[in-house]
Amino acid sequence: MTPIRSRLCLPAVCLALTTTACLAGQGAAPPAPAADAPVLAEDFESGSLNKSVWDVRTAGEATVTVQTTQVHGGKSALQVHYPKGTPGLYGFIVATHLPDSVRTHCFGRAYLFISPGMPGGHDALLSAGTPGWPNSNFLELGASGGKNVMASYQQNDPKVPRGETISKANPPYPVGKWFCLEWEFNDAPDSITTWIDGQPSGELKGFSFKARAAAGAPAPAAVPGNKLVTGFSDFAFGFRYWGSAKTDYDIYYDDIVIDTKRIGPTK
Ligand SMILES: [Ca+2]
Repeated sequence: MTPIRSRLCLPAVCLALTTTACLAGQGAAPPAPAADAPVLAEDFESGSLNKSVWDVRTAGEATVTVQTTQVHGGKSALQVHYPKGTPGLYGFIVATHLPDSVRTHCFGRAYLFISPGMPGGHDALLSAGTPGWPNSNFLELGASGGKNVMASYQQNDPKVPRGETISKANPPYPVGKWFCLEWEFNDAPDSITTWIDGQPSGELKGFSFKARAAAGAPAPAAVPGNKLVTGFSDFAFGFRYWGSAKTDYDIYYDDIVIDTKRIGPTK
C-alpha cells in the first residue's frame, strides 16, 4: 500500500466499503481492521474528502471544505460555510456505502463547532435515510428557533406525500466551542435519542405520522412511527437553512463515527 492510498483508506472506512474500493491496484492486502473498529470513522486527517466514502452535495454558494484552522482533533476538520444573503442553500457530505449492520438501527457521534450561531427557523445538521438526500425520507437532527435541538422524521421523497413529525422543545446547542453530539437512530420503531457532552438532550419516540393532504384530496390517516424510513442508506452531515441568512454561518465537524453501539467521546 502506498502512503497516499493508506491515508485515504482508513481501516474503519474499509469495513464500510466493498473491499474493491480499498484493494484495487494493490499487490498486498491492507492491514486487517481491529475487531472492534466502528462501521465508519472520519477524522479528516487525510486533508481531503475520500470520494469513495463521501458524496458532496451542495446548493448555491454553500461550501464544504476540509481545513486546518478550526479543528477538534489532529490537524484537520470539515467546515460547512453558509454565506449570508441567499436563501435555500445547503452543504453536505453523504456516506452512501455503509453496511447492512446500520441499515435500521445505528448510533452516531460527531464533534461540532457552531459559529456564530444558527439562523432562526428550521436548520438541518445531520440525518440518515433513503437514497437521494435531500429528496428522500430520513431521521434528522437539526435545530429549531436557531438554537434548540430538534429531532424529526422528514418525509421528503417526491414520490410520496410530504410530511414531518418533530420533537418538542429541547435544550440549546452550545455555540462558539466544540461539543460532543451523539445520537441513536432507529427505524423499527422509528425513534431518535440525542446526547450533548454525554447528557440527554432530546428525543423523538412513540410518535404517529400524518402526511400532508394533497391539494383537493382528503387528509391521509395518521400511521404509527414504525419503519417509515424503510432503511438508512444516506448518512448526511452538513448544514441547511431555507431562509436568507443575515450573516455568514460556519458549522465545523470532526471525529465522526457511525457504529452499531453507542460510541461516547474521543479517548
Ligand atoms: Ca481531525
